[in-house]
Amino acid sequence: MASIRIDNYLRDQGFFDTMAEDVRRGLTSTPKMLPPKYFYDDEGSELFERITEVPEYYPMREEGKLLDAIAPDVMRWMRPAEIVELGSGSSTKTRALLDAAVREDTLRSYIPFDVSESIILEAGEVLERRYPSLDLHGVVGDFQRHLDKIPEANGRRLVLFLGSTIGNMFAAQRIELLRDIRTLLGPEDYLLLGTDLVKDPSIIEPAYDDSQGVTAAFNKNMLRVINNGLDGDFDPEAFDHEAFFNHEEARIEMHLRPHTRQHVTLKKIDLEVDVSPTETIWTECSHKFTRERVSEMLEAAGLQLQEWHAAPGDMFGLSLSCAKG
Ligand code: AVJ
Repeated sequence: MASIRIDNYLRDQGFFDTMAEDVRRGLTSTPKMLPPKYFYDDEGSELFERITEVPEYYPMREEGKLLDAIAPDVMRWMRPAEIVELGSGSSTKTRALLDAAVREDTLRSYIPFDVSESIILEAGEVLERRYPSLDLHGVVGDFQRHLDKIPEANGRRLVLFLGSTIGNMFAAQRIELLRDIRTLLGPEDYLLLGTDLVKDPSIIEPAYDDSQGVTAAFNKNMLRVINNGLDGDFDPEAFDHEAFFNHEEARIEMHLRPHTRQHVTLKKIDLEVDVSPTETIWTECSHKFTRERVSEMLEAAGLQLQEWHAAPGDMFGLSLSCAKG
């Protein structure tokens, strides 16, 4: 039985250097902000998996149902030889696509790409057993820096970018990333992109502030990640989790607000910061889209929308696109 092979590009000095730079810039700016990629150490990736199980967090469930519904048809006409998944996490939802593609007998390899090695290894154990004939090749990296490490395509490629992870970026970064993704696509290849859709805030807000406090723990965990990386002394429990829908920008924002003034030292980068209860550290935005917005964003990156699938009630959207000639 083939076992998963993993290339890790985050083990080097590079990761420390990027974190040092991101955190220095983020904590000395107004408002203070930290990039959401620092949620996902091993613990954070586990917490995110737990978020997907709380009743209020609808995006994963809606996307999963939609994938189950479209996978057989899409795989029947597309017949990909290779599936690359950016931000693959546990690869749970992906199984619907892998099952359908394996049934068509065209799929040879699956390339999960994630920031967490442990989550790829865990996913790998399940995938090895379920798909003994597939070549499994994991890449541990940051998709804003390491897309060029993805091995050359071997036959028709389908790139997956699910979970509305693209919503965690600002408009300019989204276009930049989609342009990079476009370079991964040959003339016969496709991108399947998952995007959460604009809907009533009474549905969206609880998804980012669940009653069990899993999202709050996930948010505060970022301060632990920063402490570990930069030898810092953030007290995560001195902060409150805040999440609200920003109508103007059509996004959820997550913040951390201290209950009392915090003086924080990050030894490895020789940085001291004060955080007052009248301000927050902004840790995430999760943009919500419409079909038109998705189509425009794809166009701006040289991609063309081919198929649009929305869950009932426009709860979630999946778009299939390809590179424009
Ligand atoms: C699925 C990673 C995009 O924005 O919904 C979940 C992460 N943040 N709860 C999202 C997240 C808070 C998330 N992504």
